[in-house]
Amino acid sequence: MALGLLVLSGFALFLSTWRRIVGPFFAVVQWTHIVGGILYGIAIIGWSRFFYPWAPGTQSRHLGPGYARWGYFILLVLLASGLGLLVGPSSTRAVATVLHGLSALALVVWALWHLLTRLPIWKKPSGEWHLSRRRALRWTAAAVVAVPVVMGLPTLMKMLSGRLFAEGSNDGALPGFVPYTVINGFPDIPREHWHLWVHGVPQAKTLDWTEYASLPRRQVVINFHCVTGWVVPHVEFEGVDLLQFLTQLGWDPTKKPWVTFYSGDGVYTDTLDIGQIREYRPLLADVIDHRPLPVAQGFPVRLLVPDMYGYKSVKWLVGIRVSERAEPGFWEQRGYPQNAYFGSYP
Ligand SMILES: Nc1nc2c(c(=O)[nH]1)N[C@H]1C(S)=C(S)[C@@H](COP(=O)(O)O)O[C@H]1N2
Ligand SMILES: [Mo]
Repeated sequence: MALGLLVLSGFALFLSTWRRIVGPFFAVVQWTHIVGGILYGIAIIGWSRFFYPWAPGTQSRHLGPGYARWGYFILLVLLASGLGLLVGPSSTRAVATVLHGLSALALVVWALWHLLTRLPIWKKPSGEWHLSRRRALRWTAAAVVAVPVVMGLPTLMKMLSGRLFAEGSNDGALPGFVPYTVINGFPDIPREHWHLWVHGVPQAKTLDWTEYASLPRRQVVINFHCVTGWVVPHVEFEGVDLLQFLTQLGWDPTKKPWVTFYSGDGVYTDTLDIGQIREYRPLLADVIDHRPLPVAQGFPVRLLVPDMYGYKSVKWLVGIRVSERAEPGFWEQRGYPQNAYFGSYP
């Protein structure tokens, strides 16, 4: 039961469709998941005999201890990575995010396997395989009911939350994100008025939305980390590959290895060199989780640098300059490292 809740709330935090639906409840779900996970961990470790019948050393009627050890092990990894995600430095969090997701997946697989092979659904306690007609019918009926219920759950939650809460908290950003800005408010640039200038390349030019939209596109799935500590796992961005785009305009990185990005807010900038661009393959992104970027998150186009902290990903992108020397970005002038790959900042 408790474990089911944890897995469900974990899904709600991880899957973009679910995240959007829990929208106004995001913080509640997050804290339920965290507090619940810790309590559950304590329960397992402290009172495993009472709360967790298949912990090592406990002889359950249906479950052998060797097999049980796996479940116990996975749960410990889940707990440890969850704690790492919560309190660790950002380098730990980057690793913990991946571990937490993988071990959650392992737990689901383990639990399903456990249900199928170990519980007295198909097997009698004596160990022999057994499936009476009545049991088979009952389980088929349960499956037939369960599938639409599980699939309909998000819609149901949406109906309920739509009634109780108005949309649009979090300044219109997707749940989990903190939409920073260094000016007063968010620039609201309609696509018809948006232009992207590119300077410093042989074929320097200014694109409008139509030209931009006709460029070849690519998708990336990343965990979005801010140096201040929040993470949104498993975010899908779509847009134009920066390296390919600049190469097409005749960029010669051996002569001009630096690229600086300018925001339409008039203040925010950031910079990358050719080594970073080759390694991280940044995107000029206009779609997040299959929708246009919200205004608060950089509409119509932002930069997205995978595996680097959020401050590298300039929002409301309007200009790109290629140059011989570095032009330190907004946060870099204020002490943050230029090379902001996960783990570079404590
Ligand atoms: N123009 C602009 N871009 C920006 C920022 C900003 O304040 N202004 N903040 C950066 C920081 S610190 C982070 S963590 C991310 C936040 O992205 P989000 O608004 O999608 O949450 O945007 C980055 N890009
Ligand atoms: Mo950030």
